[in-house]
Amino acid sequence: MLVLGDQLTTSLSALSGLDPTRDVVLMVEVRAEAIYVNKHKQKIAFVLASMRHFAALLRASGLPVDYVQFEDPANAGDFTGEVVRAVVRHRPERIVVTEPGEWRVLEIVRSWRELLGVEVEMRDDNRFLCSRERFSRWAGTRKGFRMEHFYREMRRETGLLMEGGKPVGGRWNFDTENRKPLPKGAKVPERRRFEPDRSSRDVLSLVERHFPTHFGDLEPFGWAVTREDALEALSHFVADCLPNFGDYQDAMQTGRPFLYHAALSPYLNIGLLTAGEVCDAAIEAWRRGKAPIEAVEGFVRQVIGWREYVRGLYFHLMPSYQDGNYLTAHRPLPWFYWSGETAMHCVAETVRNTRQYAYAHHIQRLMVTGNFALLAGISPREVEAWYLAVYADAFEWVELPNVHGMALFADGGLLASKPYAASGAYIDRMSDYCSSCEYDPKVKSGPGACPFNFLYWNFLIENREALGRNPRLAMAYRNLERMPPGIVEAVRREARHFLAHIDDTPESPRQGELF
Ligand code: FAD
Ligand code: DLZ
Ligand code: SF4
Repeated sequence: MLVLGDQLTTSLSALSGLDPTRDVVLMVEVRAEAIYVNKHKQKIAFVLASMRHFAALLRASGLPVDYVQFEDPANAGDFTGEVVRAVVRHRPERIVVTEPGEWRVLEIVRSWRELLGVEVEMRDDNRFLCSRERFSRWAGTRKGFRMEHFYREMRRETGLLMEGGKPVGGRWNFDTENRKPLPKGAKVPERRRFEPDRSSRDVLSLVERHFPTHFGDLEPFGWAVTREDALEALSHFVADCLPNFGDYQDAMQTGRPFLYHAALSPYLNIGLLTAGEVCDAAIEAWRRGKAPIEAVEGFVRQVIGWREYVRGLYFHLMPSYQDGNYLTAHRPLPWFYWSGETAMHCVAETVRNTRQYAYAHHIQRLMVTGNFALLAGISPREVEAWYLAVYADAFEWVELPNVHGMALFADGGLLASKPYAASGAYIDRMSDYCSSCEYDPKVKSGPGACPFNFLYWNFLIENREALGRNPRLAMAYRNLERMPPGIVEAVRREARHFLAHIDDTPESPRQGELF
């Protein structure tokens, strides 16, 4: 039985029916999984430390685990090389594995039967509430894949927040109540962080030795790497953050990347927590009167709605999904996505949070770095590689639809009915960023103009053919028509100039000279 680094769940399908007198669990630490994109140091440490603790848990429950360490001199460095070595060691009749979450790895596993002459049994990933087959049945007959329709089916099927076949509170969705900026002086809770133990310290120094040039700060490292600690992180979220989660879900604040968000996605995505149990914990808080329905419904929607939906969509549409480039965006990723050195305070702050924690919350990812990449016409492939590299929760099944579909509209609207394009006014309304920025969100063009403003109008102009007939953009295009020609010309000129000099910073080395 092969267990991958994001499959650390004792009830995993690959582990079911395991006979400890005959079977062996194989886990392998391999370099290839850290370097196929420039993975954040904390992400590498998070996965390896969690793998080591999970192996110890399996061993303690009496299961035989063959664990290949990163620094084993014979380590082949990738999944196939390690499976070849394990086949020589164990001479198995078959290899059992739960389907990998990335298409890239799925293809690797598919190649093993022919390569090794050993039967490979790939089992469904039972940690998702909606199987791939169930999603395809839902998606099969549709032209557009709207999350809200999918979400209602999931609510009905799971019975979560349902009473007598109807949604509790009389509504499916309380999103309209969930878009408030953070009030001045709001007390944001300190986040619970977890001190690395001896085993995790070994991993931290391993990462420092082998990946010194990778993106991101390695320390302070505060992620939970055991199920026990992940459960504690869940309790902390439910008690201290969930009551305000709904209200301030879209808010952004300098120095406060987590606000009231769960910060549970890394644990969910590697299997330390399950979708069912985090929803149950939130719903229990609502039943006990500790959290309002607006917050709890909002949270459950993210988990059984968005999370299951993007995973279903990924497997339904891959491998061709990643090839789309609906808005023909080809600009290289600016260097400041890595360095954070830009005068745009919102971008600098989001990159700083990302570098420090391997985390930024949804609106930072969507409306700051995602929105900028959309407006500036950055190549989807380059943006996707960045997102896949820099976040602790990034695995392609969840990263790709969110970046390619939601943030960049590169799929032409399969996932979102319109691009999430916004000018500086949105960022100003939802954050305190603009007050410490050298640009002014109220100025469209000329001295001090916020780049999000002229890039926004330039984006609409440049993509008129692709987007001009989108009914959800009708108002934006009407506003554009009303704009005096002089301003339109100034906006275009400014955008052209800005984009031509986007990487003109003293510190803009290119790839190869990383960090
Ligand atoms: P919360 O805001 O507290 O939400 C609770 C949970 O809901 C999350 O833990 C997550 O499991 C789930 N969730 C919420 N929104 C989404 C969503 N859009 N898609 C899937 N699950 C969701 N999420 C990842 O897990 N990995 C990624 O690589 C990733 N890349 C993203 C890239 C972009 C451009 C965007 C816009 C979103 C991305 N997301 C990704 C979705 C979302 O931003 C993160 O799940 C969320 O920020 C994780 O932080 P949290 O646990 O505090 O989430
Ligand atoms: C992310 C990651 C890293 C950095 N290292 C390993 C590893 O050494 N061994 C392993 O089994 N998995 C690792 N992973 C997680 C894999 O990238 C993940 O399992 C695949 O992308 C499939 O989703
Ligand atoms: Fe970002 Fe513009 Fe606000 Fe500066 S003024 S923080 S660039 S939105």
